[in-house]
Amino acid sequence: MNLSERIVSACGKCVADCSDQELYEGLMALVQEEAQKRESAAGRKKVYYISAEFLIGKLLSNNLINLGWYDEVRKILAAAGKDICAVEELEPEPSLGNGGLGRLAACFLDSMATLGLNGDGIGLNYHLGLFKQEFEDELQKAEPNPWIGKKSWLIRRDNAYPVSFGKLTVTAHLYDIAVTGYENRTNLLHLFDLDTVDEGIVKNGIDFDKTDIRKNLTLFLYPDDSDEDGRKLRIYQQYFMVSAGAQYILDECVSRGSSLHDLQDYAVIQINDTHPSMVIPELIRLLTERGISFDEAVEIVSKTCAYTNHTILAEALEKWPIASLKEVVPQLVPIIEILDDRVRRKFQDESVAIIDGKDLVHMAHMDIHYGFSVNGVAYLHTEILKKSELKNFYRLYPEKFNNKTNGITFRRWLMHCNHALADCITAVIGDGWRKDAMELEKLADRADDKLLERLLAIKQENKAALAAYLKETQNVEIDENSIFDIQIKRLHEYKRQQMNALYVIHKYLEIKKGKKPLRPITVIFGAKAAPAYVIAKDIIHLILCLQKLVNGDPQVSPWLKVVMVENYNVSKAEKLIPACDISEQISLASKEASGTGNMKFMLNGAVTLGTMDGANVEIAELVGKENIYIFGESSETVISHYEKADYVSRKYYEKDPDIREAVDFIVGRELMAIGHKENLERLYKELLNKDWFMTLLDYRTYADAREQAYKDYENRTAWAKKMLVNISRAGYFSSDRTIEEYNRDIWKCLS
Ligand code: 26V
Repeated sequence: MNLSERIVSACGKCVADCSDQELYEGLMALVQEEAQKRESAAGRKKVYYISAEFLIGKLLSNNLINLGWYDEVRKILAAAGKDICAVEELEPEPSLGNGGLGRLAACFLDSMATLGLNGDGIGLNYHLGLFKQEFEDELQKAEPNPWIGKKSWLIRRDNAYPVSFGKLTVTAHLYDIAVTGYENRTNLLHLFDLDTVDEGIVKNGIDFDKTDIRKNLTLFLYPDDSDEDGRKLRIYQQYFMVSAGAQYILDECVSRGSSLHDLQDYAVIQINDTHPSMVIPELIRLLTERGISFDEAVEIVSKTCAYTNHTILAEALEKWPIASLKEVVPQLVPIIEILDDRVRRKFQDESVAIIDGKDLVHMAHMDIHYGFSVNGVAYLHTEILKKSELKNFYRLYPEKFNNKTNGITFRRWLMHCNHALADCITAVIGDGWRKDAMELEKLADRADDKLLERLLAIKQENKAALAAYLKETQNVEIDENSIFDIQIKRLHEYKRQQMNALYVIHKYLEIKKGKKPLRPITVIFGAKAAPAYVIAKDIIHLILCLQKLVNGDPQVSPWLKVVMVENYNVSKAEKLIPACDISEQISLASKEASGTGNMKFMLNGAVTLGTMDGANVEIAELVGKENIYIFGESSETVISHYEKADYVSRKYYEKDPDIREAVDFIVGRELMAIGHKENLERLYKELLNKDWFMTLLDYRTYADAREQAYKDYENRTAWAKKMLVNISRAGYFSSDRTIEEYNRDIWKCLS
């Protein structure tokens, strides 16, 4: 059967007679059937990438691209009067991640399958993804975000594993999602679930009874852990994942010939941040249950597990009270105590202990002592881990530390989201870049006027498409000839959306005073705030108030627009990134471990405005200083301010009249008339009296760099050259490169 016949057979009728929903379900079934044919096992050793989050996004188009079917399917549908985009829109997005960490895991799965690596993902099947964000009264409202319909990508398997929480034992059931590689094999994402979960217990937005484990265990992806019950539920979730995962791994290795004494020859377990760290004591427990001595079990596990650190923020490094672990996973506590005891005897250094003086279990410490590799996710981040955050560990185990700069899959973040640019690149340098991203460098030699004009034209088309989408979905009108300046990422003070907002205020005031910009500017934000993160929600409130004020002011709005995109998620990112002119990557230096949005924007021809933080440092090195706008204090200076505790935001407020004017505006008449006094005043005071992430420190150089970028934008040819350099140098950030490095240095699997 040819593809057209297979589609008809999968849908049960001819394409023209199908509704878009029927087409979606038929295509999904067909993809699943084909993916299964491409499942394969190669080599003895297998990677198990274990992660509490896999932010996979919609799967249909991506799978069609990877199977090499996309264009043909699009044509077959079009010939029957159907639009593949309309079919894509129907797919519910599985938001099984909070942000970069989860999206990275999804990109890695794509690259492992593409490179033909024997490697599966292990995680949880959350019934409700990250909350759906709605705006009401200029405030964020959180609503449940279901994604599992009658037909979904999940394949239920027969595997079932008992998982015990003290007296309560539950059964973990396995679901798989096929992960197709680009013109290669299929791997699997294993997601564990509980049959008794009850979506009916959710009420008032996203509230639910946090104590009823049988009903809530895999109900929600955790957006925060601000209250005690929530924190305990996270421990339940994490143990459920690692216990079922570890049982799955051991069974599979045995079935492939392992005696378990040689587990490290069959399995390597990559621990994605500390959420799966309990896999270490759990594996030790399971191995001893299967007849291996405790000492040998520790040795085997230490050769099998590797840990990736994704943040240096102290509040994000997990530390569980031993009392909570005793309650939830009593069987692990004696094991953790022995592991801690051994560390204490060996090193006699309180700072590297697993259980601290306050009876908190430092999950990262356990990973470092009892794993064989520790990696950071960008050059600067790994250096900071070695030199400051984890320096006492680096001294003990220098050989364990290594850097793996993050990457993104070009299948989703160029081939799928920006067809026009992908086709243009192929027309100029051929198809090789799709498998070897470094070939994008060939573009640099082809920077003739025709190519530069084409790049500008594609950007223009993408901006027009985004403008139409925003008009349709949020009823805001933006000028497609304006500069699209975009900041999309989780809302966090260290990412400094508030600094961007201060600049918007400054521009608003300038325009009010009669100073018009060279060209209209559209400032676009997209961000969810953890529902318990008060200041983050205040920042969203400020942005929404600014949106109302600026866009509603007839004197200003022809020159400046503010758009806060509702419910920012992977699908929205796919629409926003190809349309971006200026990519805002403005975290306080040292705080953003890597960032991956920065890479997606660059690949799509946006120019970065950013600090020397995370992977921005590597972007700057690759594109050169004429093709990026860098501002702000260095990570060394910032770290020294923290050490000396000598940063005083008020000093900057008093010194710089622009800063003073913008900060005061937050509680001025105009915004107070739109927003809530409580939120605006709290944010104002925070900036003035604390400003923990040093917004005002960098504001001046930020505003200056931004002005320079806007000025340079006017020389369209020079700007197009910057775009081209960014695209041509993005090859390094392919997750295929990252995964090759993980495999070369850590996993050592055959492909
Ligand atoms: C977690 C939490 C938990 C509660 C309190 C506040 C807070 C703040 C940050 C986090 C981040 C956890 C780890 C994480 O998502 N890291 C991100 O990992 C990406 C992939 O490596 C990387 O690109 C981002 O820079 C890094 O923030």
